[in-house]
Amino acid sequence: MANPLYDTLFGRHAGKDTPFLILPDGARITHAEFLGTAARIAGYLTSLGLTPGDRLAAQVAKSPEALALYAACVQAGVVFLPLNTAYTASEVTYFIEDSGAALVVCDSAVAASLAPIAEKMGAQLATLNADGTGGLMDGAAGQGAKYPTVERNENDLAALLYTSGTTGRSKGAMLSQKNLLSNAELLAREWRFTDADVLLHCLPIFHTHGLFVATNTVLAAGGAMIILPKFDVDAVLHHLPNVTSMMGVPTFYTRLLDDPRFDKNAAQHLRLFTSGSAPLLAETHDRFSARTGHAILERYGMTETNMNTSNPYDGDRRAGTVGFPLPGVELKVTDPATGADLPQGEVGQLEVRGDNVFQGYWQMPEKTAEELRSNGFFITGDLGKIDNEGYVHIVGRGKDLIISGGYNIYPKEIELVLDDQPGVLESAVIGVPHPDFGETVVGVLVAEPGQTPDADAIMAAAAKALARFKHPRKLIVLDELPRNTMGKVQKNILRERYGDLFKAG
Ligand code: MLC
Ligand code: AMP
Repeated sequence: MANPLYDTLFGRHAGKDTPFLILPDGARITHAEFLGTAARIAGYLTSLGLTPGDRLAAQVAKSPEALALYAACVQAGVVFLPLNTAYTASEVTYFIEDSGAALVVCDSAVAASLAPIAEKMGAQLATLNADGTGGLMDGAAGQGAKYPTVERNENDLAALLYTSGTTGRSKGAMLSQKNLLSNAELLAREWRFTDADVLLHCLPIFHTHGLFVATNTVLAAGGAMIILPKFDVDAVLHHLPNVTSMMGVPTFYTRLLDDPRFDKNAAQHLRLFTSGSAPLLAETHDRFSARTGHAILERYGMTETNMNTSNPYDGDRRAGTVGFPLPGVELKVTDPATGADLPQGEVGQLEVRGDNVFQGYWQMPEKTAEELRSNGFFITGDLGKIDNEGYVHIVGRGKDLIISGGYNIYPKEIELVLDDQPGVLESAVIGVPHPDFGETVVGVLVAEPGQTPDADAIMAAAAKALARFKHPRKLIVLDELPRNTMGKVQKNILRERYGDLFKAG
């Protein structure tokens, strides 16, 4: 195939007049119409001088045009780099600089703040607004509805997704055509997606879950999806009767369960609910089954690997587990200190190998070598075990990571900002349980001797530097941080001490 990822996910549906995207108001965009828009955008990218392998950074709202931009990048061999719309200009600056993006696509509202950065980096800038207006689509309008798909092979880069690191410096996960295509076809098979499916898509499309697990899987099956701008209980309840499946993070499901209108009747039209990106509490799984008769299918994945494991479509979807390694994915539990395989049932670090595992971190060979072994196994940083029936359990994280409403938050990134504030000697950022987001961020500060940190000023500085979802929900000032004999901050003691801060009820 000339371009395996494009040909299989997109080109295969050429001429299809069946819907691919259904908007909240019921408007439909067929596969054929979608491919025409993507081809025009691909033509415009080429007219701007973008060539295969160039990176395109897109900080744009979820829209049919945003999805067509992704398809255009695949068709033109351009590496798609989606960015969280909540990122501040300073966060986006890093991604533009680190990736060497040739083109930045953003909302008109932020164009003024990003233009100087793009110019400094020698990148062009085009606008794309939530309603599909902007310079990108103006430029695409002048292009033909057919575009000569660029030759690509399975090992060519298709996407670059940044995932922060425990050091605070985000790493660009290099995802090849094979990484994405192998997982999309696998999930479509494992989860029984067909061209008769309509997925309710409420996830953002700048992360793996919404862009690859949801969109690529629907495309691999040739189905359709109702795309909501974001998760909203009322909108979900309105559209449930018209869909066959839904994918979400645990917060989606706890919010639905908090609404008495969400009952067996509301869920009766769907054949599948999947959950991932964060732990689904067994209690939530059980409540969901009792309320709707559906057993949520929990799966486990990462930006670096797409999906690694899944509970069975047919079989016992066991609460509190992430199911079995997917076909073609090898998963093992090893000793974090030595890397030696651990006996079945013992808790260790999870390592995975397969076509789904990324190519490494962009321009970070050392970091890549630390996490991607020469034998192809990727050290996930997650702690888990395999039980005597083969189910994988995730029991914790070896990495300093908070997951809030499905978003990854790396404490180091926030600690660097807090430590920089006047009156702050040092800080420790921890995640504590939160009834809605699963976990939320708490900042623990130690004041400079004789000084009192100004909490408002600190929060204002955090707001300037960091996306809203990363902001500490509470700041606590201590005389000193608990440390072990090695001098390492004992965050477990802090998590213990402040674990009840947001307890429900
Ligand atoms: C929004 N806010 C959050 C937040 N989302 N704060 C912390 N954590 C979050 N996840 C902010 C809002 O900006 C708002 O700030 C305030 O919190 C209250 O917002 P809300 O209205 O309650 O949030 P909402 O907009 O409804 O969003 C919550 C959510 C959203 C759960 C719907 O976070 C979401 O769609 N999460 C999905 C993330 C995702 O796609 N993860 C996949 C990663 S890929 P203010 O100032 O306005 O009050 C991956 C691999 C894999 O992990 O396995 O899939
Ligand atoms: P990301 O880097 O955004 O792709 O997040 C990946 C991380 O999310 C994984 O390393 C896990 O820590 C976590 N994760 C994803 N799915 C699950 C799940 N089903 N249960 C627990 N944690 C999960």
